[in-house]
Amino acid sequence: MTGQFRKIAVEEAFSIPEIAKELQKVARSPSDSLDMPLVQGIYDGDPGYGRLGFLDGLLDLEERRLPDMDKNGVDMHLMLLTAPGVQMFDADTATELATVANDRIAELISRHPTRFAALASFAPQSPKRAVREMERSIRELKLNGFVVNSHTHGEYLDDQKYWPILEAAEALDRCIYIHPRAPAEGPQMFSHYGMDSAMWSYGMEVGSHAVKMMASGVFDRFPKLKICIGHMGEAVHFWLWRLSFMNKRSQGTGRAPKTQLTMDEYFRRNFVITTSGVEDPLALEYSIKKLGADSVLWAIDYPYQPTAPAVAFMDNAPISDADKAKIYGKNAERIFHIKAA
Ligand code: 1WB
Ligand code: MN
Repeated sequence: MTGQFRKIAVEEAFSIPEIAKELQKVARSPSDSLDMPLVQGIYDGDPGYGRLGFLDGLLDLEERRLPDMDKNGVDMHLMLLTAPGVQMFDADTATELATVANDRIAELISRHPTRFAALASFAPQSPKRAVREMERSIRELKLNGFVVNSHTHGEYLDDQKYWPILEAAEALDRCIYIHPRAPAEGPQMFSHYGMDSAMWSYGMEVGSHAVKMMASGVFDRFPKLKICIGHMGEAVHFWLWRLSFMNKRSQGTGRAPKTQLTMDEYFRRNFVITTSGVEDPLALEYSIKKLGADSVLWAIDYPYQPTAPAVAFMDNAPISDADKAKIYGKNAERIFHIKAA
């Protein structure tokens, strides 16, 4: 540990050359997916994203990353396969590449066990094989949880075909991090002024994913399932009062299934949030007051966001040292089963 608080950043992105190559093929195929500007930009050299040089930062696991962590006093990156992960591929390609990514990241952890932990990828396209990979990645590779880059071919985790995945995560006692990609629907609305990007559509996508899961009643079936969402909870907890009110109305008119708990209660019981990419002290204060300091985790969103301001944001946050210790690292140890330092 390098400072007063152990700093575990929990939404730190990587890729591997095999997946970058496959995404370059996606970039060169005709598609009306709203992910195309990003995929073309990062994986096929479009100046929009390519200029920012994200690919180098994503593929680099140690050479630039470790010095960046050291310089800023960051103890650990919880690594996750960057969006869209394997979720734009066919089922066989996706299943194979998730396995390769998990093996690769487990190997990195074995070389730097105090500096890295990781969320396992799997291919929702093939739920049965996904469950096997989930079990392997926790039991054999000792990874720390799971990442799903939101929708898969326009389908969301409330869909019954994905229930085996939710069941496995609950049984393995590992959190699923729902990370953004561009929305499957509503592309017209989002196709202007870069609104398809992390600026706006990503939060809408994951926020809607979370609301869809809560309204579907899926947490009655999997009451111990934990979901993590980034970018200061994608603002979902700002809406809890209205979500609960309106969902009750929808239940009354038969537009939504009856559920055991309110939306507010599901969010508090089944979700944790991270600060990734939102360095706003007021939003942090609201999150702690609304959800409690046990439900907020710190993240940088490397390499998409710079490390130094993310550290300065937390260092300067007007909160107690006890809360800071939780948000900087202790909650990550608990939620992602990371050994205490
Ligand atoms: C950006 C941010 C791009 C994220 C991403 O591509 C992801 C961006 C997958 O800042 O342009 C992210 O994870 O927040
Ligand atoms: Mn991210």
